[in-house]
Amino acid sequence: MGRTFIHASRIRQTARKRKHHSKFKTLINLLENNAYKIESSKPLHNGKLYKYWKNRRHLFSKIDTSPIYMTDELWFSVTPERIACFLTNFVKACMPNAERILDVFCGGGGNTIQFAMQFPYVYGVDYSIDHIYCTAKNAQSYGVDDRIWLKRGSWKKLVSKNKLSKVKYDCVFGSPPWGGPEYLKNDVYDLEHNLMPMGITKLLKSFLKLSPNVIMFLPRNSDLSQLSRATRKILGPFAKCKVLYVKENGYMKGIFCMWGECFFNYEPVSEENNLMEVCSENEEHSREEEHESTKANRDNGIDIYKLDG
Ligand code: MGP
Repeated sequence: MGRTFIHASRIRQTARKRKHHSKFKTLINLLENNAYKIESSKPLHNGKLYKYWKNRRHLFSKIDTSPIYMTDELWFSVTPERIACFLTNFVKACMPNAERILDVFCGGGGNTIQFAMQFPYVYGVDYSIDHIYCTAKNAQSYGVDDRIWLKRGSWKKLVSKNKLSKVKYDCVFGSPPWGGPEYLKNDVYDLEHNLMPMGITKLLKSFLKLSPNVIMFLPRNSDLSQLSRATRKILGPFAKCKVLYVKENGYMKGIFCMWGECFFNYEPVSEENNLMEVCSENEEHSREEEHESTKANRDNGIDIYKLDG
């Protein structure tokens, strides 16, 4: 992998070798101080993060038994383990021969680690060296660091400078920053203006440069018409995006948006994998109405499903 990616099992050695570079100096400090290690039994001081701390065992099931590392930002942005595990199983079922997965905003490694449970080469990118460090440490705790390669960098720059195009990825996944817990302040989340580091159209375009199979984890209140417009603008008037609404313990957590033939050819409707065709939670909302709204979205190139975990 040359100098492009750091192997997760060798971050200490790599940091020492390249210690003259400022980002590696920071990495050495983080490693030496065992920074961001969570004491699972100690509630966080930051009251805003308390609800995420209460939910900590859903984020990383090993949090009581193995060292887990998280920054403040990771508390609210890491994908809960069962959701990440579901996604990995889904991708594996759709692409049984896939080998290389890129996780564009790898954060604390919630998705990267689950991908590495099933795929031999998983690449994680993040703008923050602290997050890269957390992903590597958490991957070590899950015993999958030997399958993970990491890179720190701004997504905009990495894409514009073609820094990632040497590897042929079977699938590109990303759970981009949504702007923090305030993402719900408006009824509808504006995917062109609120998503970081760029709006949905540019982000999708940048992912598709690297693979025809793309998945994003986006807010549950995302504006589906923007999703539809972005899909058609980039992929043509008949292109489709598949949307899975994801629930955990009865609470809606977000949506998985998928582009690529392989995700459409796979139609899991059995209870076994917890994926069901969309149906309303509100019984007063008639099935017919719902059928109409689903149909309208299908006509816009959006296929909707509900995952109730
Ligand atoms: P949430 O909606 O903030 O919490 O995050 P919750 O527990 O559903 O709160 P409630 O107030 O709705 O009851 C739910 C999940 O969304 C998190 O676990 C993350 O997986 C994801 N998530 C939330 N935020 C704010 C972000 C974000 O900024 N970026 C990314 N990538 N994911 C996020």
